[in-house]
This record gives sequence, C-alpha cells and structure tokens, in this order.
Amino acid sequence: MFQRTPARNLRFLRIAVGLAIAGFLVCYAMTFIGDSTRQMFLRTKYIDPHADPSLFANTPERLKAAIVILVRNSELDQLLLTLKQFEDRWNKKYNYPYVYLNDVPFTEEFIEQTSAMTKAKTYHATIPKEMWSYPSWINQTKAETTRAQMELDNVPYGGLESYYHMCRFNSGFFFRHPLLDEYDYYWRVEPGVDFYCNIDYDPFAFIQKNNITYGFTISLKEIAESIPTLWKTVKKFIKKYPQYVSPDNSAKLISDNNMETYNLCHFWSNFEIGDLRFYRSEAYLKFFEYLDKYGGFYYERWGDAPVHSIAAALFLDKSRIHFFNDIGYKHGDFGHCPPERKVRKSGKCQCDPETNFDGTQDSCLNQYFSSYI
Ligand SMILES: Nc1nc2c(ncn2[C@@H]2O[C@H](COP(=O)(O)OP(=O)(O)OP(=O)(O)O)[C@@H](O)[C@H]2O)c(=O)[nH]1
Ligand SMILES: [Mg+2]
Repeated sequence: MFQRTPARNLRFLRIAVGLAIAGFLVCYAMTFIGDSTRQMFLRTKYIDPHADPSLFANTPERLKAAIVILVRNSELDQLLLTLKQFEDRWNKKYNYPYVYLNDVPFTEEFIEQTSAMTKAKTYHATIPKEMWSYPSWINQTKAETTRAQMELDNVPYGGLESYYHMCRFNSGFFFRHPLLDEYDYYWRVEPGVDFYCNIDYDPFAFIQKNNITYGFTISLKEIAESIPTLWKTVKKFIKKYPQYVSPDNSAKLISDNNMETYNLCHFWSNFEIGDLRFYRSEAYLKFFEYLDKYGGFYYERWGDAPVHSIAAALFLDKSRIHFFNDIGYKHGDFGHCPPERKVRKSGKCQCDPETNFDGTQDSCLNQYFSSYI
C-alpha cells in the first residue's frame, strides 16, 4: 500500500507552497497590470467632469434631453425604489423629463405613482405595434424553435418571446418613438437599479460640451450562445459599407485579433447616457436594418447591448465613448463603485469598491482602457 514517508510529505508541502506562491504572484501581477492601465488611462485620456467647475453651476439652461424608461406595469415597485434614488441623487436638481414606454398601456396607478415621484414632466406612452412585433420576413415557426433551443441551453430569458421583441425595440426603435422626437440626448434607466452616489453636475451638458456620444458605467462579456452569427453578420456589413467605420475606432475593445473574432465585450446597455442622433444616423440605421433583415433578433437572441456597443466601437471615434467612473451604479449582481476615495467622498457614495465587478475576469473595462492607450 502507498505510504507517505516524512521525506515525501516534505516534498508535497514544498510543491504546494511553491504553487500557492506562484498563483499569488500571477494574480498580483494581473492586478498590477490592470491597475496601471487604469491609472494610465485616468491620467492621460479620461475627461473628468469634476475638473470642470462650470458643469456644477446650476444654471437654468437645460438640453433637449430625457430620461427614458422602458418598463412593465408589474415592475412599478422596483421602479419607485430606483426613482427615489435617482431623484435624490440627481434629478431633483435638474428636473429633466421622464419618458416611460411600454408595449401595453400603463395603468392609472403606474402613471399616478411615477408622476408623484418628481417635479419634472412625465410622459407615458404605448409603443406602436410595428416597433414591437415580428417583421413580415421573419418565420415565426423558426423563431419558436430558437426559443425552445435557447431555453434548453439555459440562455437567460431564452424562452421568453417578449424578451426578443424588447431587444429588437431597444436596438432599432426606441430613438424613433414619436415621444423622443424632440430630444437629442437620453439617459436610460431600468427598474430595480441603484444609484450609489450624488451626481452634482449635468451629464447631458458634460457629454455635449465634450462631444461625447455614448456613456457607460459597466462593461462585460455577452453570453456566446445568444449571438452565434452576430459577428459574421457585422463583418459582412462593414465589408459592404466600409465608409461607416471610423479611422479612430475602438476595434481593440471588441476584438483581440484584429477583427477576426468578437471577444464578446460590450457596454451594459441598461445604463446609457447618450446622443440619440447617433442612432438616427445613416450608419446606425443601415446597420440595424441589415441585422434585422438577417433575422438574428429572433433566430438567435441578439441583445441591444452588443448591437449598440459594436456600432459605437466601430462607427465612432474612440474619444466619443465615455466611462462614467464617478457614477456609482448597481444592477443585480453587477455594480460599479468609484474606487477612488476622493470621488466617493465628493459624491457621498454608499458603496464598497471591493464588491466592484470591474476587476473580475468577465469585465471588459481593461479592454476599454487598453483600446485607448
Ligand atoms: N414594457 C415592457 N418592458 C420590458 C419587457 N421586457 C423587458 N422590459 C424592460 O426592458 C428592460 C430590460 O429588460 P430586463 O428584463 O431587465 O432584461 P435584462 O436587463 O437583459 O436582464 P436583467 O439582467 O435580468 O435585468 C427593463 O427596463 C425592463 O423593464 C416587456 O415585455 N414589456
Ligand atoms: Mg435589466
């Protein structure tokens, strides 16, 4: 029988300790590399809203901007918790209008309670049917087969038909909803999210002043099973329309091998502060139309997050994509808390950066920083 001698035990111990030290050093080196990329980015490329005192003066000017919330009647309670924080932390100072969208009519209770949360104007609208239904060229039997398969594969919401309409609406229609016609900028908010810090300036004024088109707080990797042929379709599109690709794009954010394959990185679209005119541009409209004709919103489970992010990464100069480091935000298990003590103090943040998603292996923040430097 196998017996451990003291010499053998010692050898095991040495190997175990050696492996533990090596593991620790690798992790430490990775953190250090990540940290130094972040520091370099913040020092050299980051536009810090807090460095511009003029943004903090509460002048009466307001931009043509709205808070856009797509939501179900059943999500009212979660939404009210979010609105309370959003108003207290930011909008009670600015009173930007709210635009609520729904695929079915809002209830009286929903309208009453959401309107009571703010002094700002609130608008509630039902989405036109053609923006939330199958286009004529989609084979609905094939779409049903996709949903059944996605459900079997445990893809989140893969079996839920409304989720597919929602992703398509957010990809190609929200910015064309008639209630948004008069606005240039939007801030997308979802029910159930938390805002950890005070925001003492107007992010719309900030993005306008700095020529920013798209702002995010969290970036992460998409579930590969939901987009098997999205990248192939994107590549076909840019082959056909190379003129839409910006010479100073962020391709390095979305591909690790010079556009050969997609690395699944995207910005999390449940928080977006952006310029609606980007989506209304010829490049984006053609892009959406191309993806839509292919059918991937129903034959796969393409989400608005990778669609918005790939478009932003390819069609915009990289300087037009902004990371809102100072906006503390949480959605489910994913949170961003400003790691810098000074930023947390100035925003009176109630969060712990130790719990940040940023440093984890599914975060794409370092790819974003690296694409810049
Ligand atoms: N009116 C309406 N809104 C919807 C529907 N499905 C989703 N939404 C809204 O669309 C947004 C995204 O939907 P979620 O179910 O949160 O999907 P997700 O953000 O991908 O998933 P989570 O990580 O679970 O939040 C949220 O603001 C929802 O309230 C729907 O069928 N009708
Ligand atoms: Mg959500």
